[in-house]
Amino acid sequence: MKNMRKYDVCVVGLGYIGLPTALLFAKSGKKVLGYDISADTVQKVRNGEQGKNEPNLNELLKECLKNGSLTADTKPDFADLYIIAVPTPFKNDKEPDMSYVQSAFEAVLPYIEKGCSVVLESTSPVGSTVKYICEPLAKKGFKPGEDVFVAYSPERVLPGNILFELVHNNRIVGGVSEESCLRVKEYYKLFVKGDIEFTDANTAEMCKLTENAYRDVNIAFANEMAKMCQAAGVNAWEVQKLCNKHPRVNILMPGPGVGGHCIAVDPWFLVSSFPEATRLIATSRNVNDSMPLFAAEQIDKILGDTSRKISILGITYKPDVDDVRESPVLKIAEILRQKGYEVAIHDPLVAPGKYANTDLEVCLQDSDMLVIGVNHKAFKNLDLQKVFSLMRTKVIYDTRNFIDRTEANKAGFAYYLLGCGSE
Ligand code: SAJ
Repeated sequence: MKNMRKYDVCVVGLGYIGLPTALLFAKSGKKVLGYDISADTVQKVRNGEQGKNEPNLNELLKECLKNGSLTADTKPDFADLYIIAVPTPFKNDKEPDMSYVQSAFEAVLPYIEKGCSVVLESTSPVGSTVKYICEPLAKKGFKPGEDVFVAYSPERVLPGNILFELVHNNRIVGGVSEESCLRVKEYYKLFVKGDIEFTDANTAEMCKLTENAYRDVNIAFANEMAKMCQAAGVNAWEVQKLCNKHPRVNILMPGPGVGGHCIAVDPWFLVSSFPEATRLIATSRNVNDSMPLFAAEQIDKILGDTSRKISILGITYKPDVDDVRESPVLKIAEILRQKGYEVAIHDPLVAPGKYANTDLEVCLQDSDMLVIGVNHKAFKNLDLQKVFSLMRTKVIYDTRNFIDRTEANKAGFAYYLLGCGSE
């Protein structure tokens, strides 16, 4: 018998994962409710304005609003499947803040009936699905895994390529019962083209945290190598390139540090849960967190005069996204300002006004150093001659190995590279 619930899917949290997930369910023919406590977010979704810098997201949003497959609201409603995709930041003491998950589930609990499924997608410490989903369900008299189906299924998508990766990446479904895995897979199968692997909820939670910690540790290795190379007077980028010719070596890219709300945050969940067993993970976090100061000190050493003006191009946490959360480049700007430097910022992907973001010419005018903070594609056609004509002192400091040294020298610049011992 077909049930009479109002929606097929209710996605809780219309952020960078929730919205695209809701849209893919809507596109696959489901009737979807996107529920968010923020009236502003809901209004932006209704206006078709959310997610402008994520490829194809806005087009799909407009299509789903037009055909009525997606509704956005600040109230939940009855649905067959609930997907929880709310933030799990950390608190000041680096302990995970699960209050959004807790309150999101409390809000939908009154709508849950026998036969419904609930999936937690937010990155969470091991044991969270049981603690924050199954226990409240059991308190209400349900049998999680038997009459309400529950799973943890982490998102694994790369900001900047979310819609593609949501469809093509492999997915883990960590059910609290076999039936939970099977039910939840039926939904994801509607749009996921990658493999869907079954496991239990705790294992799935551990996988998500381990994946991001793995990347953080590997980036820390690259950053440590950059520090050594700089001290040794050799070029870390050359070392990285040549080492990676070895069939079993694959060193990641050094840089100004690790930002974003995932890799810069998630490893602390493991450190907080397993303090004795996470020395490498904790050290790696600290190595990556030390990079903004490392870069800022090098900049200060090169300029040696805090009355100078510094122009930073790119302020987001990585190229071609509009997200500045935990951005290491913002930290560099902050350290330099604290030292007394005038710091101007230009980032075409970030709203003007925020973080004193100016247009390119204003940013470069009478500047004493151009810092490449983020290697956005938009900077590919940077006209070095024009940059030269605007600046007062012709110095480049590149944190991403973005500008070709020979080109920079040809244009008359002194060129410095993070992780490279000499000019
Ligand atoms: N970075 C480097 N060197 C590198 C690669 C990255 O310094 O070689 C820096 C970037 O500049 C950025 C940070 O690391 O500041 C993180 O960027 P990222 O592209 O590595 O990852 P995120 O945070 O955008 O997305 C990660 C992904 N996790 C993994 O690759 C294991 C993504 O698949 C996850 O879904 C996402 O976290 C998440 O939501 O958890």
